[in-house]
Amino acid sequence: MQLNANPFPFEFNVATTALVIIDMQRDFIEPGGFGETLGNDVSLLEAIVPACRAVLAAWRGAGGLVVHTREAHAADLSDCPPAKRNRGNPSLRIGDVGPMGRILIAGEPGNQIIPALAPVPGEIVIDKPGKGAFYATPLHNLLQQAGVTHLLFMGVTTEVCVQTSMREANDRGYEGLLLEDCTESYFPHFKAAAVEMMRAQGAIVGWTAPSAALLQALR
Ligand code: C5J
Repeated sequence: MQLNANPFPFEFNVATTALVIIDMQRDFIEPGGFGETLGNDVSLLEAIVPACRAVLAAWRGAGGLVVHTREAHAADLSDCPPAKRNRGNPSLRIGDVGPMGRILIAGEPGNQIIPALAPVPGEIVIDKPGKGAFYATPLHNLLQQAGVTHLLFMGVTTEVCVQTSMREANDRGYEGLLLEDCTESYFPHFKAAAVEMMRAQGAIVGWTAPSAALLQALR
């Protein structure tokens, strides 16, 4: 199957490709969550949900493998080094009590994937303590066992966890494509720069394409 992508067409087979949805969690996306508490305009992130839903439905309909990630730490913070915990807004840190429970702690309400994109049985859910989906997770082994060679990415935020995961994937030998209208940042110019730098230099990290191109390829 061929997808009309940038900087050139992306060839893939559904059977050897996974859709990877990065950190579409309540605390990042929903009004009243951690992201908004930090002063971010979460409506920017909320706006991609319909496009993500359409892709997820089409991918499920095609029988493709789906991977969901959550940025999540253990309750005792044993997997959150000071180099991570001490970053960001000093008044509210990972593990502190936020508006939807303890921030970025596994099992807390704000740490769940938004209902519109909730995983269904049979899909892979990865709790990741880092920015990248491969760091300190079983993702690479699970993808290898499933025979996956190609990855389609969507989720948030483009320049942090999405970009890190795409770079980690490329270093592990996967061909990756980012769905441009299914990813967002609290800072639109960071999204634009991240999209551009990933596909630059002959897709040095990977490809990008609008979700309409994937939906068309799947039809
Ligand atoms: C951030 C993420 N931005 N999922 N997390 O802290 O990109």
